[in-house]
Amino acid sequence: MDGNSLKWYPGHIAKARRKIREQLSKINILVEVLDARAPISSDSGIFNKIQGKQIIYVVNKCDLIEDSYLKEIKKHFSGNKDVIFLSAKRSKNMKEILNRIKTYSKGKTSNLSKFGFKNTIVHVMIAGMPNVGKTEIIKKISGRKKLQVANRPGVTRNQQWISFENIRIMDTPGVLYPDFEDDDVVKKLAFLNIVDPARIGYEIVFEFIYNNLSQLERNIICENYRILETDIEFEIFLEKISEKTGIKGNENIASRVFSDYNKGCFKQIVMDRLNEDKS
Ligand SMILES: Nc1nc2c(ncn2[C@@H]2O[C@H](COP(=O)(O)OP(=O)(O)O)[C@@H](O)[C@H]2O)c(=O)[nH]1
Ligand SMILES: [Mg+2]
Repeated sequence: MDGNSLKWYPGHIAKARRKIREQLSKINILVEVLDARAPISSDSGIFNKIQGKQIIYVVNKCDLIEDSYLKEIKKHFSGNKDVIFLSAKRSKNMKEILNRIKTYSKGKTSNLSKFGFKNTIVHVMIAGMPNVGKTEIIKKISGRKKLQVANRPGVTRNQQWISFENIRIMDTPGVLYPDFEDDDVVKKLAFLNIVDPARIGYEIVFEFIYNNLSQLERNIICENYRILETDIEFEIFLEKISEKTGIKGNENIASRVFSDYNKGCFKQIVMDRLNEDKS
C-alpha cells in the first residue's frame, strides 16, 4: 500500500490504549470482544500480558457466519481461552455473558462481605477493536437503550461507566494493535468496518478481498447480484454489479458490496480461515 496506509492508526487510538491501561487496577473482570468473521485478526491484544485477572473473550456477530464456521471457531479456541459466542444484535446468548460475570464475581463479593463490605460492586471493562459491538453488548445486558452504537469505527470516543444490579461496566473506545503493519490484515479488517474502509478506499480493499476469494466464494457474491458469468476479472465484476444495481462509480459499487457483506448477505465469506492457520 502507499504511504497513506498509516492513516488508519489515528492518535485517538493510541490514547485509548493508554487510558485502558490506566484503569486496569480498578477492574475485576476484563472482556475482549471479537468479530466472529475474523476471530483471530480482530483480537486487539490489549489484555495479552495481563495476569491475575479474569479475562473473558466474547465472539460477537455470530449471526453473520454460518454454523459450520462457528463450530470451527469453537474447536479452535477450545481449552485455551474463556470464550462466549453470541449475537448482540439478535440478543442471542446474552444471558451467558451475565452468568459468567456473576459466577466470576461471586468469589470476590463473598470474600469482601466477610469483611463487612455490603453491596459489593463488580467492575467489568469491555474492550476490543472498533465496531465489534462493545456498546451493543452493554446495551443488551444492561437494558440501557440509549447508548450510542453505529456501524462505523470510532463512535464511542470516551470511556463511560454503565451501572446495573451490582455491576459497573466500563465501555471503552476501540483499539487496534500498536504495531499494526500487515497491510493484508488491515484490508481484511476494513472489509469488516473495523478499520474505516474510506481511509484506504473501498475499491482498493475490495479488490484485495476479491482476489483472495475462492471460486465458490466469488459465486456466492455473483448469485447475490444475479450475475451469471463466473470466473471474471475484478474490473468486469464491478461492471456487472453496476449493470445489475444501477450504481455508478467503482468506489460506490465497492461500498455497496461492503454494506451488503456487513448486513449478512454473504455469510459463507469469512476473513480468517482457521483450518489454514494450523498448517
Ligand atoms: N449483525 C450484527 N451486528 C452487530 C452485532 N453487534 C453489534 N452490531 C452492529 O455493529 C455496529 C457497531 O456496534 P457498536 O456497539 O457501536 O460497536 P463498538 O464500536 O464496538 O462499540 C452497529 O451497527 C451494531 O448494531 C451483532 O451481533 N450482529
Ligand atoms: Mg462503542
